[in-house]
Amino acid sequence: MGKDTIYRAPRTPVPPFEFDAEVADVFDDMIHRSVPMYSEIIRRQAQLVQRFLRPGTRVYDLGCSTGNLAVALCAHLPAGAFEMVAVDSSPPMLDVCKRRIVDAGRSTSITPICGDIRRVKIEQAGVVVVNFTLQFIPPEDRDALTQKIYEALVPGGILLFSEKTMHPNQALSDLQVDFFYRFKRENGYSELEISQKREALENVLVPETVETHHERLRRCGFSRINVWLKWFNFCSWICIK
Ligand code: GEK
Repeated sequence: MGKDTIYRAPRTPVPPFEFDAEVADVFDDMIHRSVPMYSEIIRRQAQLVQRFLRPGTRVYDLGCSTGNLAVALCAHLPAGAFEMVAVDSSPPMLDVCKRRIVDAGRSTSITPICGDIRRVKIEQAGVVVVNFTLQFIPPEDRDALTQKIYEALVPGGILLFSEKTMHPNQALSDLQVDFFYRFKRENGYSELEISQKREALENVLVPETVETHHERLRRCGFSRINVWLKWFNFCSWICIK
């Protein structure tokens, strides 16, 4: 896996961010250097799957990217212990995921699907994982997707969910963004890389407040909702049906 240097040289204009082949090639480096506590999130989610998954139900990873959760699950659970569906709309991202599933020898238990998570069928779900993907769905479609997930979960099933969020208070929002850029600088990104990436993500990644997420989760039927990890503007939830 290559190093992310996509925004190292100046680009004018900066094109809107896309999950294309260039991104797929460096995605793992990019996400580890851009999402605080990413490894911790994936490791603990794999352990939560291990704890909550019931026989006869499936794990869905919606917006699976290169399959880091699938790989972590393979490390935590023996072959045949789980059935998983991994969905992503980007063919180059899913190609990396497919290769990793084959390398792990788990192609019989993990089904990769190239498609839009708004349209894919979800059935008999014990666990649904949506990490940093709802933020790329148009806001007007987020309720319907969350409702579909709620309906597809069996009673006692869980939604594991992570997002980059925003704070409604300007001073706290500035503080969160400031520490996020500090984190990126500590991981070797230059000011130019940080500002070009921010421009590329404008209107592509649309964050919401933690309260907006809670209201949607409740509206769609979840009543047992917990933030299990929070780092400035990054947030991970567990919701039990
Ligand atoms: C991880 N969960 O490593 N349908 C399907 N996939 C989509 C859609 C859509 N409508 N929109 C975007 N994607 C992963 C990280 S990355 C987050 C998820 C990030 C896909 C897109 O192709 C990309 O692979 C993923 O959602 C978002 O834990 O890079 O910030």
